[in-house]
Amino acid sequence: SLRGHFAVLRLLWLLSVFGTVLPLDGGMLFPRESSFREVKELNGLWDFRADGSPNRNEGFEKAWHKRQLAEPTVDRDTTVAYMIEMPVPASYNDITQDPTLRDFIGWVWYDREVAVPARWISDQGTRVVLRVGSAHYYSIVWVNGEKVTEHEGGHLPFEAEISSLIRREPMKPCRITIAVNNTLTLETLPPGTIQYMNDSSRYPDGFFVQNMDFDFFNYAGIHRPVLLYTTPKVYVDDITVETNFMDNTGLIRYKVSVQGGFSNTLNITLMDKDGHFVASSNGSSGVLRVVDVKLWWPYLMHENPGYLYSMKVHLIAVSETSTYEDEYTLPLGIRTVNVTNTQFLINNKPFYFHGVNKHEDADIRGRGFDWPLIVKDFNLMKWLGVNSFRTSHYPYAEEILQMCDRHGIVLIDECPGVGIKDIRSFGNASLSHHLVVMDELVRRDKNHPSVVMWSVANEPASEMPPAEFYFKTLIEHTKALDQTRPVTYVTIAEADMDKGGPYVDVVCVNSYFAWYFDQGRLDIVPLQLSTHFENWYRKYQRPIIQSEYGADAVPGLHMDPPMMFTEEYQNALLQSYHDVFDQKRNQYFIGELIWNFADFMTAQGIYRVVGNKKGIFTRQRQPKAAAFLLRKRYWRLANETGRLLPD
Ligand code: BDP
Repeated sequence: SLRGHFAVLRLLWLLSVFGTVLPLDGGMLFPRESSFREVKELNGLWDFRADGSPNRNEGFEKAWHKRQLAEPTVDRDTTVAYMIEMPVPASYNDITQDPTLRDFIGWVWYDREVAVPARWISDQGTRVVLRVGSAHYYSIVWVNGEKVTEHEGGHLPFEAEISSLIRREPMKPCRITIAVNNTLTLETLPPGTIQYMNDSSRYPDGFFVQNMDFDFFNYAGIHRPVLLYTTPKVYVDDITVETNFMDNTGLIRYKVSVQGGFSNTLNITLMDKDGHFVASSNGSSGVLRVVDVKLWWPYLMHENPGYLYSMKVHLIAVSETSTYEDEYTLPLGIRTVNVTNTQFLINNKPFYFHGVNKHEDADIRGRGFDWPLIVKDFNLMKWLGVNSFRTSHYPYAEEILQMCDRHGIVLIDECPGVGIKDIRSFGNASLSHHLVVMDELVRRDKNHPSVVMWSVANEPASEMPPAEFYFKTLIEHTKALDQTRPVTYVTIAEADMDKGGPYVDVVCVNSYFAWYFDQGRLDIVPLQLSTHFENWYRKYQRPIIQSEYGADAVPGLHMDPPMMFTEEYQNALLQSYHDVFDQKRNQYFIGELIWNFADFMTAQGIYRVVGNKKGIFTRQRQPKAAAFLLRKRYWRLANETGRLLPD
C-alpha cells in the first residue's frame, strides 16, 4: 500500500546519510538578533554617483572608494553624474527625472558613513559582518578604502567580515563604498550582450546597447537591506535541517557548523509556536523527535497552516583565555515533499498548486525591497485564494520566503537562469557560474518549509544540442545539493523539451495559445492545450504544472465579444484554459500558476505598452476583472482539492 511504501521510505531516510551537502565555504544564515548577536540596519539615504565616463572606468581610475563620493575633490565633469542622494534599498532607475540614469549601463557607486558602536570595536571577541541582501548585478565592496569582497549575481546575499578593518582606526567613522555594475554578458545569469553600433552616420561615437532575452526591466542598484551584524568570535555559522514524520512523531535531522576554532558545546532546543519546550539534543548533528507533531501545511489545506517550531542553537566555546557564547534561533516547519508520476505530495497528501507567478517590481522603487508592498501582496494573494507562487525569474528576498513559511504559501524557488537562448550561453563558463548560483541559492533557502521545488531555469533554448549536458549537469548537481526536493526547469509549449526533459521531476510548461499564436482565436485553446498536455505526459510520465499562461489586458479597456488587450479577453482566455485544467486535474495535471500576479515593467518595445500587462492586478495592485474570476476559481479549488483527505 501507499502507506507501507512511505513507512519504508521513512525508515530508509532515518538510516541514510545527511542529504544536504554544500560545497561553499561557510553558511549564509539570515541575520537575526539574539542575546549574543546584534543587527544594525544601514538602510536610508546613501551618496550615489553613476560613472558616465565613456569607458565607465573613471571610478576605478580615480579610486572613488578612497574618499567620500561627496567630497569636492572628485571630478564632476563626467557625462552622467555628480553625487546625488539615493535610497537604499531601491533600484536607482526610476528615482530621478534623468532618462540617462534610468537606462544607465555600467558602474554606479554608493557610499555612506556608519557610526560603529564602541563595544563592537573594543571587544576583540566580537565579529562584525557587513551584509548586502542583494545588489544587481556585480558588486565590489570597500570599507575605509579597502576592498572587502566582490560578488557576482543580482538576487542573492553576500557578506564580509570587517572586524579587524574597523579596529585599525577606531576613532574614524567607518565608510562603506559599494560599486555595482548591471552589465549582462553571455556568461552572466541572466545572460545578455553588449552591442556597439558602429555606423557613425546613425549613431554617435561609442554608442552601445544592452540586449537581453528576457521580459522584465533590468533594474539595478542595491535592492535589499544592507546591514552590519555581530557574532561572537566562535559562532554558529550554518544550520541545516531536514524533516520527516512517522505517524504522530515528527523527525528533524539537523547539522550545525561552528566556525572560529575552539572545542565547543552545542545545545539544541526545540520549542513550539507558543514557546513551550518540545525536544532537545546536544552536539553538531542529530535527530530531534517531536511527539504529537504539528505538521507544516499549506494555506487552505489545513485549518492551521504554516505551523512553525523554533530551533534554538546555543553554543559555548572555551579557550585558555575566554569563553564565547552564541545563540541562533531558526524557525522551521516539519513537512515532507514527494513526487510520483502523477502527483505532488506534501505530507503524503496530493497538493494542487493554484497560484501565481510574481516579480519583485513596483513603481518608483523598481525591484527594491519594500515592506508595505510585500504585505499588500500577501494580503492580495490570500484574498485570491492563492496557495503557491513561483519566484519568477530569480530568487526573492528572504523576508518574503519567511512570510511564505508563516502563511503556508508554497514556493517554487527559481534561480536567475532566464533568457538562456544564445548557444554561447551553454558553455563552460556559463555552466560553472550557474552551478555556483545554485549552491548559493540552496545554501540560502534550504531550511524554508515553503520551498518545495527548485527551478534551475525559465524557457531556455532547450532544443539546442548543448542543452542536454548543461541541464543534466545542473539538475544532478542541484539534486546532490538537496536530496529532499524535486528539481525542474520551466519550458515553453512550443519547445521540444527533449534535451533536458528526461532529468526533471515535474514538467513545468508555459503556453500562450490564442495570444502569441493564433491571435484572438480563443476557440483553438481546448484542442491545442489538451493535445499538448497529452503529448507531454505520454513522453515523460511526469506530473505537469501549467507554470505560465495569460493575456495582456489594459485596465479599463472593454469589448464584447472580447478582443485582445481587453479585460474581457483576458477573462475569456483564462476561462478557456481552466476548462482544460479541470479535465486533466484528476489525471496528471497538478497545478496552475497565472502569468502574472501584477503588471510589471519591461524594456521598451513595440510589444509592450509601458510594461507587461498580463497582471490580474495593475502595477499599483488594483484588480482587473480577471482577479475576480480567479478568486472564485481558487476558492472553489481550495474546497475541492485542499481539504485534508483521509489516509
Ligand atoms: C514567458 C516568459 C515571461 C514573459 C511572458 C510574456 O517566461 O517572462 O513575461 O512570457 O510574454 O515566455 O508575457
